[in-house]
Amino acid sequence: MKPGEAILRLEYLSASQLAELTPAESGSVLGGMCFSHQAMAPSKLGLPFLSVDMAMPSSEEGHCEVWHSDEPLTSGQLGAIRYRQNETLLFGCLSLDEMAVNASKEGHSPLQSATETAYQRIFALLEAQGYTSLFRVWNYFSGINAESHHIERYRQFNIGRQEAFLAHGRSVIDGVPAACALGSATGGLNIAFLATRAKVLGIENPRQVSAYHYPSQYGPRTPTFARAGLANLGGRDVLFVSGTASIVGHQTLHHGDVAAQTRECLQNIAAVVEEANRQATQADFRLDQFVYKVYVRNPENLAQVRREIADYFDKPVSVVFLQADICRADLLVEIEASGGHLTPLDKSKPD
Ligand code: 3EB
Repeated sequence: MKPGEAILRLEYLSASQLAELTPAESGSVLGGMCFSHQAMAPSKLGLPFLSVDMAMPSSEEGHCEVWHSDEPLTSGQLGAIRYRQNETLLFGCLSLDEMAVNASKEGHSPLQSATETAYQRIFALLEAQGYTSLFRVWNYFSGINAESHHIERYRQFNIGRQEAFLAHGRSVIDGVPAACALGSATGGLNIAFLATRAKVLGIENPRQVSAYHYPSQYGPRTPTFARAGLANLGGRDVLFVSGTASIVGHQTLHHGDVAAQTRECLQNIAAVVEEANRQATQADFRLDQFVYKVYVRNPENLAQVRREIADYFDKPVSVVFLQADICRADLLVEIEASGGHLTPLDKSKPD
């Protein structure tokens, strides 16, 4: 690898910057996600980009989260899944119209069926291509807190997700991916994922009950994700911290207080990163070198959330803000993070 290159590298672009990438610049693109409100899907032919309808809480154009890998890449498609892969990594994405997925089994909501179908297809692809570990999954669908079929849609999603893990003989505890699940403004089920042939270590948060052990008051099936995932990619330890909310134990803290919820999220992230540093062989992850994505339920809370984050760090960090519904009605903010891969912050300094 040359300086500035890596097995995994992240940049944020606007939709127009993404559209203007030269072939040389886009050659290393694995894929990514474009967040914008009721805008067109980016037409980067052959590249797996997930288009997610989310408003910006301020007057920004939108954000494309672009993942690169500086090892030769090839593209593929399997049914609805578009993907790019190399020796180490596979990034894929799919969008399913939940109404078009046949809810064949009695009592299954369309979203539950679509979720089960989506994850089954992802596992079939990974098994066929020999990617042993699902490292990180991003889940987006509309109306996450809405109720239908007598149950909240996030809970329908959790049933479908867990069913797919079980159908593929996978543990719903060991080896589960880091993840997030957020409400988009419109749209069906949108999923992006990063898988690897490297070994992935799931990290849990000592301050939180593991999501896969949540009590049944949060739904009939537990959420199938780890608090963080750690893998060594080409000699670098990379950490994905799942969507992290103001939850301690299994309970939501600070109802109605967005500033306190933001501080609790940051404390939770600090705790899981500390745990990752304990378990990692080489890594010494530093919170101020991470890249953050912040989902704010109410746009009018943006200034407060921004202030809490700025106050937490003693220097500027890389943060993107999006407006999204969070998977519990009482949660006002959720923060995800990643580190160890190259980031926009590294651009100026030598590798
Ligand atoms: C939580 O801790 C908050 O269902 O994939 C965070 C990260 C949350 C991932 C998921 C949900 C998910 O329970 C919600």
